[in-house]
Amino acid sequence: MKQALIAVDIQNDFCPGGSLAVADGDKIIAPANRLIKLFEQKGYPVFFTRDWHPADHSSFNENGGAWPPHCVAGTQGALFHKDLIVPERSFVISKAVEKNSEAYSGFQGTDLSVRLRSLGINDLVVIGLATDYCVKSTVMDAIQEGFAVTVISDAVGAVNVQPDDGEKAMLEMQKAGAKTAASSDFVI
Ligand code: VGL
Ligand code: ZN
Repeated sequence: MKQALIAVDIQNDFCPGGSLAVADGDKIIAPANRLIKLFEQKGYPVFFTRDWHPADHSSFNENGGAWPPHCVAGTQGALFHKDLIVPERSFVISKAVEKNSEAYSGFQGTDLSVRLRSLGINDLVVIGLATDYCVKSTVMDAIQEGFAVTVISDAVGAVNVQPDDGEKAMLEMQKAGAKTAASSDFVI
């Protein structure tokens, strides 16, 4: 099995103080960084997805969408959290970059799958924000695409529009075939 780490949308707007904040979203940064360093040391690829919307994106409330404006390309809110380690040789995948394209999944409308396959990757470790939207969609697509997937339970965080959305999302991912692990138990 050849592994890659996928860090989903660890951006300011999904962290406390951001426009679509996940409660305690920044608490995942320490375990995320531990895994990022581990993969980096092993020479295993690390991918960072980011929500990278135009200012008039269709998902924003003012355009009839479900969300407050967030992750507008090039703004502070769209930047990765300042404490997140983004190694020089990692890959950054921008998604939902056009007004009328929504993409919760890092695979949707991107070359993520092609890049992973060209590196011979068949096993993904997934961390990031938000458990109930972009993490879940990314994991579901990954399984659909034939990748083995492990979700790191203490390195993901949920928006929780309903209080148990995060827990439900974890169960859905497990039902679909994802494994879960704690970052402290994770060894490669
Ligand atoms: C996300 C809502 C809207 C996410 C992105 O990254 O989970 N959630 N856009
Ligand atoms: Zn978005």
